[in-house]
Amino acid sequence: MATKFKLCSFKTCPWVHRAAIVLQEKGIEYELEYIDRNNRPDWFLAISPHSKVPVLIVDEDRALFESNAIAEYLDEVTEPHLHPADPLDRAYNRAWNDYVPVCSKITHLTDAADEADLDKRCDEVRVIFGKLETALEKRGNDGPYFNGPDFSLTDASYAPALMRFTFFDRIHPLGLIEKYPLVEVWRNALMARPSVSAAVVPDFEDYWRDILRGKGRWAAQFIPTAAAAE
Ligand SMILES: N[C@@H](CCC(=O)N[C@@H](CS)C(=O)NCC(=O)O)C(=O)O
Repeated sequence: MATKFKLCSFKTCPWVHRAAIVLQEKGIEYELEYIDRNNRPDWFLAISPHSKVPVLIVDEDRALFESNAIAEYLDEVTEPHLHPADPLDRAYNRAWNDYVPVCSKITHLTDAADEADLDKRCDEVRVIFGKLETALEKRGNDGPYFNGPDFSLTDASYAPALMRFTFFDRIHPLGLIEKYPLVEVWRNALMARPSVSAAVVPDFEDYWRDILRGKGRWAAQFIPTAAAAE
């Protein structure tokens, strides 16, 4: 019997997004269970050691947490394998996957308190993009993905943050990613990848904007009103 997968999720979570991209890339059927962030059910708290999403429930029995562990597990048990076949390449990709948590600095641009705070946060993003640009320069091919023409777990790992950066850049152009041409091309390829958009709710950009507006963040002022958008 086929393995059953259920992914416990918040709608905007970039770490859930990472796991869902892997499920989508592999064409695995899965159920999504949205957890109420403000009222997490007991059954969820019992299986999520840090009370966080994502949690992947396998065959209604075992629960896996941490997006990287979930991605690695899915890649081991299902094809096509997204990690490179060569052990050294695979370890190199894992090393870059270990850097992904720093991407919270990208997704949290939305938390900027004011323009000065945003500038400071953008400096941190420049450091990240600079490192990624150097990694892409060393790739030795034209991409467009992290390793080249083949989509990998490393692409699934960075796509969520690069998508959210793009959403922010669309409401308040930062002139930042343009300074890192290889990162920009990579970002564009990830944004165009069907698995990346299929792994979030429909009209996700609108949803992302609604959340930003709802939280009353400073950056919400840049969201165009319906009239301005026409
Ligand atoms: N390192 C974890 C991070 C997961 C994480 O931080 N998830 C957030 C949602 S995006 C969460 O559940 N936070 C719990 C909270 O807000 O209390 C992973 O990669 O899965």
